[in-house]
Amino acid sequence: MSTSTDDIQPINERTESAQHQLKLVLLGESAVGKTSFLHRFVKANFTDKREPTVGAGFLTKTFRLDDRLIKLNCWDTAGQERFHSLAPMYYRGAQTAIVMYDVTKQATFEKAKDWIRELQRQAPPHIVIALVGNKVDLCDSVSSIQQQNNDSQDNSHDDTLNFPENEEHQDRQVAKEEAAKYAAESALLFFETSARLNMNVDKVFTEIAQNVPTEYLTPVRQPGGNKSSTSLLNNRSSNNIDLSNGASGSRVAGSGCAC
Ligand SMILES: Nc1nc2c(ncn2[C@@H]2O[C@H](COP(=O)(O)OP(=O)(O)O)[C@@H](O)[C@H]2O)c(=O)[nH]1
Ligand SMILES: [Mg+2]
Repeated sequence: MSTSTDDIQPINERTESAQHQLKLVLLGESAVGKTSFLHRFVKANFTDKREPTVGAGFLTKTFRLDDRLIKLNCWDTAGQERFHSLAPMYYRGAQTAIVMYDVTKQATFEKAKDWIRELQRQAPPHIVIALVGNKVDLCDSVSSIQQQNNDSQDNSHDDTLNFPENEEHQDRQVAKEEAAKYAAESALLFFETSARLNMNVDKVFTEIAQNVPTEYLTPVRQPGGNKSSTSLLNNRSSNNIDLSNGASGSRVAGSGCAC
Protein backbone atom coordinates (compact mmCIF):
# COMPACT_ATOMS: atom_id res chain seq x y z
CA MET A 1 0.00 0.00 0.00
CA SER A 2 1.50 3.34 -1.03
CA THR A 3 1.72 6.01 1.62
CA SER A 4 3.55 8.63 -0.34
CA THR A 5 2.13 12.13 -0.42
CA ASP A 6 2.57 11.92 -4.15
CA ASP A 7 -0.90 10.40 -3.84
CA ILE A 8 -2.30 13.88 -3.25
CA GLN A 9 -2.71 15.60 -6.57
CA PRO A 10 -4.36 18.92 -7.42
CA ILE A 11 -7.98 18.65 -8.47
CA ASN A 12 -9.80 20.79 -11.01
CA GLU A 13 -13.32 20.76 -9.56
CA ARG A 14 -14.78 22.35 -12.68
CA THR A 15 -14.09 19.23 -14.62
CA GLU A 16 -13.83 16.58 -11.94
CA SER A 17 -16.32 15.56 -9.26
CA ALA A 18 -15.64 13.44 -6.24
CA GLN A 19 -17.22 10.02 -6.46
CA HIS A 20 -16.80 9.22 -2.78
CA GLN A 21 -16.89 11.11 0.46
CA LEU A 22 -15.66 10.38 3.91
CA LYS A 23 -16.65 11.88 7.22
CA LEU A 24 -13.70 12.57 9.49
CA VAL A 25 -13.80 13.85 13.06
CA LEU A 26 -10.88 15.45 14.90
CA LEU A 27 -10.83 14.90 18.65
CA GLY A 28 -8.38 15.70 21.42
CA GLU A 29 -7.61 18.06 24.25
CA SER A 30 -7.81 21.77 23.59
CA ALA A 31 -4.67 23.42 22.12
CA VAL A 32 -2.97 20.23 20.90
CA GLY A 33 -3.13 21.64 17.35
CA LYS A 34 -6.23 20.08 15.76
CA THR A 35 -7.36 23.20 13.94
CA SER A 36 -3.82 24.08 12.87
CA PHE A 37 -3.33 20.57 11.55
CA LEU A 38 -6.54 20.67 9.54
CA HIS A 39 -5.76 24.11 8.14
CA ARG A 40 -2.30 22.92 7.19
CA PHE A 41 -3.86 20.08 5.18
CA VAL A 42 -6.76 21.97 3.61
CA LYS A 43 -5.37 25.48 3.22
CA ALA A 44 -1.62 24.80 3.26
CA ASN A 45 -0.98 27.42 5.90
CA PHE A 46 -0.11 27.76 9.58
CA THR A 47 -0.92 30.56 12.02
CA ASP A 48 1.06 30.89 15.23
CA LYS A 49 -1.65 32.49 17.35
CA ARG A 50 -4.90 30.72 16.61
CA GLU A 51 -8.15 31.43 18.42
CA PRO A 52 -9.55 28.37 20.19
CA THR A 53 -12.31 26.53 18.38
CA VAL A 54 -15.73 27.04 19.91
CA GLY A 55 -18.19 24.18 19.39
CA ALA A 56 -16.86 22.81 16.12
CA GLY A 57 -15.57 23.83 12.71
CA PHE A 58 -16.05 22.23 9.32
CA LEU A 59 -13.67 22.05 6.37
CA THR A 60 -13.63 19.94 3.26
CA LYS A 61 -10.93 18.87 0.88
CA THR A 62 -11.18 16.82 -2.27
CA PHE A 63 -8.13 14.84 -3.25
CA ARG A 64 -7.15 12.04 -5.54
CA LEU A 65 -6.22 8.78 -3.94
CA ASP A 66 -4.97 6.19 -6.39
CA ASP A 67 -7.71 6.17 -9.06
CA ARG A 68 -10.45 7.71 -6.87
CA LEU A 69 -11.50 11.26 -6.11
CA ILE A 70 -12.34 11.47 -2.42
CA LYS A 71 -14.07 14.34 -0.70
CA LEU A 72 -13.13 14.51 2.95
CA ASN A 73 -15.68 16.24 5.18
CA CYS A 74 -13.77 17.16 8.33
CA TRP A 75 -15.39 18.09 11.63
CA ASP A 76 -12.95 19.88 13.90
CA THR A 77 -14.18 19.72 17.49
CA ALA A 78 -13.34 21.93 20.43
CA GLY A 79 -11.34 20.14 23.10
CA GLN A 80 -12.85 21.83 26.13
CA GLU A 81 -14.73 19.60 28.53
CA ARG A 82 -17.83 21.80 28.31
CA PHE A 83 -18.22 20.74 24.65
CA HIS A 84 -17.70 17.03 25.35
CA SER A 85 -21.39 16.21 25.20
CA LEU A 86 -21.52 17.49 21.61
CA ALA A 87 -18.87 15.06 20.40
CA PRO A 88 -21.19 12.11 19.58
CA MET A 89 -22.94 14.35 17.08
CA TYR A 90 -19.65 14.63 15.20
CA TYR A 91 -18.39 11.07 15.40
CA ARG A 92 -21.79 9.55 14.67
CA GLY A 93 -21.63 8.14 11.14
CA ALA A 94 -17.93 8.97 10.82
CA GLN A 95 -15.80 6.53 8.86
CA THR A 96 -12.59 8.06 10.16
CA ALA A 97 -11.23 9.86 13.23
CA ILE A 98 -8.02 11.61 14.22
CA VAL A 99 -7.34 11.65 17.94
CA MET A 100 -4.58 14.13 18.66
CA TYR A 101 -2.30 14.82 21.60
CA ASP A 102 0.66 17.11 22.19
CA VAL A 103 3.92 15.15 22.59
CA THR A 104 5.10 17.69 25.19
CA LYS A 105 2.05 17.19 27.44
CA GLN A 106 1.43 13.79 29.02
CA ALA A 107 -2.06 14.82 30.16
CA THR A 108 -3.13 15.28 26.54
CA PHE A 109 -2.03 11.71 25.77
CA GLU A 110 -4.17 10.43 28.65
CA LYS A 111 -7.09 12.44 27.25
CA ALA A 112 -6.47 10.96 23.82
CA LYS A 113 -6.78 7.48 25.32
CA ASP A 114 -10.14 8.49 26.84
CA TRP A 115 -11.34 9.62 23.41
CA ILE A 116 -10.18 6.37 21.85
CA ARG A 117 -12.03 4.33 24.47
CA GLU A 118 -15.15 6.39 23.81
CA LEU A 119 -14.85 5.94 20.04
CA GLN A 120 -14.30 2.21 20.41
CA ARG A 121 -17.43 1.96 22.53
CA GLN A 122 -19.73 4.31 20.67
CA ALA A 123 -18.52 5.19 17.17
CA PRO A 124 -19.34 3.03 14.14
CA PRO A 125 -17.49 -0.30 14.53
CA HIS A 126 -15.58 0.02 11.25
CA ILE A 127 -14.23 3.50 12.05
CA VAL A 128 -10.55 4.01 11.12
CA ILE A 129 -8.81 5.82 13.98
CA ALA A 130 -5.43 7.55 13.78
CA LEU A 131 -3.59 8.48 16.95
CA VAL A 132 -1.52 11.58 16.21
CA GLY A 133 1.19 13.08 18.44
CA ASN A 134 1.59 16.68 17.29
CA LYS A 135 4.14 19.47 17.97
CA VAL A 136 7.28 17.37 17.64
CA ASP A 137 9.04 20.53 16.49
CA LEU A 138 8.96 21.73 20.11
CA CYS A 139 11.02 18.88 21.46
CA ASP A 140 12.91 17.17 18.65
CA SER A 141 15.98 18.59 17.00
CA VAL A 142 15.57 20.18 13.62
CA SER A 143 17.93 17.64 12.10
CA SER A 144 15.89 14.67 13.33
CA ILE A 145 12.68 16.30 12.06
CA GLN A 146 14.33 17.00 8.73
CA GLN A 147 15.37 13.37 8.60
CA GLN A 148 11.82 12.21 9.34
CA ASN A 149 10.48 14.63 6.80
CA ASN A 150 12.78 13.26 4.15
CA ASP A 151 11.65 9.79 5.09
CA SER A 152 7.98 10.73 4.82
CA GLN A 153 8.44 12.87 1.69
CA ASP A 154 5.86 15.27 3.11
CA ASN A 155 7.11 18.40 1.42
CA SER A 156 4.35 19.06 -1.04
CA HIS A 157 3.16 22.47 0.19
CA ASP A 158 4.63 25.79 -0.81
CA ASP A 159 5.52 27.26 2.57
CA THR A 160 6.91 24.11 4.11
CA LEU A 161 10.15 23.22 5.75
CA ASN A 162 10.71 26.72 6.95
CA PHE A 163 12.45 25.75 10.17
CA PRO A 164 12.14 28.40 12.83
CA GLU A 165 14.76 28.93 15.49
CA ASN A 166 13.35 26.76 18.23
CA GLU A 167 13.21 29.33 21.01
CA GLU A 168 10.42 27.56 22.83
CA HIS A 169 12.03 24.17 23.26
CA GLN A 170 10.05 21.90 25.57
CA ASP A 171 10.82 18.48 26.94
CA ARG A 172 9.07 15.56 25.34
CA GLN A 173 6.64 13.94 27.78
CA VAL A 174 5.23 11.19 25.56
CA ALA A 175 7.79 8.76 24.18
CA LYS A 176 7.21 7.76 20.59
CA GLU A 177 7.72 4.09 21.47
CA GLU A 178 5.10 4.23 24.24
CA ALA A 179 2.48 5.81 21.96
CA ALA A 180 3.31 3.46 19.08
CA LYS A 181 2.93 0.44 21.38
CA TYR A 182 -0.42 1.68 22.66
CA ALA A 183 -1.59 2.32 19.08
CA ALA A 184 -0.54 -1.15 17.94
CA GLU A 185 -2.34 -2.79 20.87
CA SER A 186 -5.47 -0.76 20.17
CA ALA A 187 -5.46 -1.31 16.38
CA LEU A 188 -4.90 2.36 15.56
CA LEU A 189 -2.85 4.08 12.90
CA PHE A 190 -0.08 6.10 14.54
CA PHE A 191 1.87 9.20 13.50
CA GLU A 192 3.98 11.93 15.01
CA THR A 193 3.50 15.26 13.30
CA SER A 194 4.19 18.95 13.26
CA ALA A 195 1.49 21.17 11.83
CA ARG A 196 3.93 24.03 12.12
CA LEU A 197 6.60 22.36 10.00
CA ASN A 198 4.17 20.41 7.82
CA MET A 199 5.60 17.12 8.93
CA ASN A 200 3.51 14.04 8.13
CA VAL A 201 0.31 16.08 7.70
CA ASP A 202 -0.74 14.84 4.25
CA LYS A 203 0.45 11.38 5.16
CA VAL A 204 -2.05 11.12 8.02
CA PHE A 205 -5.00 11.91 5.76
CA THR A 206 -3.92 9.71 2.87
CA GLU A 207 -3.22 6.72 5.10
CA ILE A 208 -6.54 7.12 6.87
CA ALA A 209 -8.40 7.25 3.55
CA GLN A 210 -6.46 4.28 2.25
CA ASN A 211 -7.46 2.24 5.27
CA VAL A 212 -11.21 2.70 4.80
CA PRO A 213 -12.60 -0.36 3.05
CA THR A 214 -14.17 0.55 -0.28
CA GLU A 215 -17.59 -0.66 0.87
CA TYR A 216 -17.61 2.00 3.61
CA LEU A 217 -16.91 4.92 1.26
CA THR A 218 -20.08 6.98 0.84
CA PRO A 219 -20.98 7.72 -2.77
CA VAL A 220 -21.44 11.43 -3.47
CA ARG A 221 -25.09 12.17 -4.18
CA GLN A 222 -25.72 13.22 -7.73
CA PRO A 223 -28.93 15.29 -7.98
CA GLY A 224 -30.99 14.41 -11.02
CA GLY A 225 -28.71 11.50 -11.64
CA ASN A 226 -26.11 13.73 -13.27
CA LYS A 227 -22.56 14.38 -12.25
CA SER A 228 -22.31 16.86 -9.42
CA SER A 229 -19.97 17.57 -6.56
CA THR A 230 -22.85 18.54 -4.25
CA SER A 231 -22.34 16.77 -0.96
CA LEU A 232 -24.68 15.53 1.70
CA LEU A 233 -23.48 18.47 3.76
CA ASN A 234 -24.44 20.94 1.04
CA ASN A 235 -20.95 22.36 0.80
CA ARG A 236 -21.02 25.35 -1.52
CA SER A 237 -17.29 25.69 -1.64
CA SER A 238 -15.79 25.75 -5.11
CA ASN A 239 -12.23 25.52 -3.88
CA ASN A 240 -12.57 22.54 -1.56
CA ILE A 241 -12.87 24.74 1.52
CA ASP A 242 -15.95 25.39 3.58
CA LEU A 243 -15.32 26.82 7.01
CA SER A 244 -18.74 26.97 8.57
CA ASN A 245 -17.51 28.49 11.78
CA GLY A 246 -16.01 31.60 10.22
CA ALA A 247 -12.57 32.98 10.80
CA SER A 248 -12.93 33.37 14.53
CA GLY A 249 -14.59 30.04 15.15
CA SER A 250 -18.19 30.62 16.08
CA ARG A 251 -20.27 27.65 17.12
CA VAL A 252 -21.88 25.54 14.42
CA ALA A 253 -23.64 23.08 16.64
CA GLY A 254 -27.23 23.11 15.48
CA SER A 255 -26.47 25.17 12.39
CA GLY A 256 -25.28 22.32 10.23
CA CYS A 257 -25.75 18.62 9.86
CA ALA A 258 -23.00 16.56 11.36
CA CYS A 259 -24.68 13.24 10.74
N1 LIG B 1 5.06 24.42 17.90
C1 LIG B 1 3.89 24.02 17.40
N2 LIG B 1 2.78 24.69 17.73
C2 LIG B 1 1.61 24.25 17.19
C3 LIG B 1 1.54 23.15 16.31
N3 LIG B 1 0.24 22.98 15.97
C4 LIG B 1 -0.45 23.95 16.59
N4 LIG B 1 0.37 24.72 17.33
C5 LIG B 1 0.01 25.87 18.17
O1 LIG B 1 -0.76 25.39 19.27
C6 LIG B 1 -1.77 26.33 19.60
C7 LIG B 1 -3.13 25.64 19.58
O2 LIG B 1 -3.41 25.25 18.25
P1 LIG B 1 -4.89 24.94 17.76
O3 LIG B 1 -4.79 24.48 16.34
O4 LIG B 1 -5.81 26.07 18.04
O5 LIG B 1 -5.26 23.71 18.72
P2 LIG B 1 -6.68 23.00 18.94
O6 LIG B 1 -7.32 23.65 20.12
O7 LIG B 1 -6.35 21.57 19.22
O8 LIG B 1 -7.47 23.17 17.68
C8 LIG B 1 -1.67 27.47 18.60
O9 LIG B 1 -0.93 28.52 19.20
C9 LIG B 1 -0.90 26.87 17.44
O10 LIG B 1 -0.14 27.84 16.77
C10 LIG B 1 2.74 22.47 15.97
O11 LIG B 1 2.80 21.51 15.22
N5 LIG B 1 3.89 22.95 16.57
MG1 LIG C 1 -9.32 24.10 17.49
